[in-house]
Amino acid sequence: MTRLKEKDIQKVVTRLAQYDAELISKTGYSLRSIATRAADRDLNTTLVAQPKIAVIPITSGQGIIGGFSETVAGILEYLGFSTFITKNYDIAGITEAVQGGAEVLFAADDNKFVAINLKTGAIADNSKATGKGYVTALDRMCNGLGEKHVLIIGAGAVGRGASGLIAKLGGLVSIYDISITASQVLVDELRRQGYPAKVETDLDYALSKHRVIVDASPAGNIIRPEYITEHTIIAAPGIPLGVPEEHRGRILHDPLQIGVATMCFEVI
Ligand code: 2YJ
Repeated sequence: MTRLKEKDIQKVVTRLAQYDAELISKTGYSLRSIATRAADRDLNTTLVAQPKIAVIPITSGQGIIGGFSETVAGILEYLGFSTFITKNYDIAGITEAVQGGAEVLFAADDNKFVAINLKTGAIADNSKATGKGYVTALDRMCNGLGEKHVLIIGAGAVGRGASGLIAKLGGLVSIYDISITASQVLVDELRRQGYPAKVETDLDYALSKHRVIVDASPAGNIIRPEYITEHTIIAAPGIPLGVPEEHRGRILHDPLQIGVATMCFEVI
């Protein structure tokens, strides 16, 4: 799983309005609207929900990422939620959050990033939420994923979250992963649910055949520029992309915004 770096997120908060405007121009929908749809929630319900949210910095593993908690809190504030970052870390932070009246907690270590609603017990996982949020946006960028051939690169948690929703929206899913077994497991799971799905074993061949791509792999720059044409639409959660400026309008790529927003609406 990719660990975010301070430089990946340092400008996120100050540029949220600009980010949202770009998202609207790409998809026709705002961050709030995409995240509410991805979380299968009613927009009006999310407009009146006012839970107090706490973000807890976590020191385990590789420790605190400079600006991480601030960025998560900034995105939640932008969406209209009253949010505070605990001064204490880890368990002391959880204690402080609960004593401070938080109803929803956000916290991440190196392997897992979750939102937990203390009242309802609802839990959102960042990888799954990110997969769903990106697919919801991708669906709008393609004028509907129905009958579209979609290549998912990476059969990890984000790829899994993405594949289920693409299939549900009528997209025809192909999976490429460096582990053919991982691709096969996911394809079998989709087929068991009655969806058509297939394994791709040659990434170059798969890229040459697909115009709609979800890059859910932890490796950067996996899609070589020669495969990006004026017809290609790419959703690339959190992955560094060396994509020429002229193609950016059809590429969706952010380090945290869609995932955090979707997690929030999943638990409220
Ligand atoms: O609290 C902190 O500052 C750190 N413990 C944050 C760690 C953030 N975690 C990651 O970047 C992991 N790769 C997990 C992210 C899940 C992405 N789906």
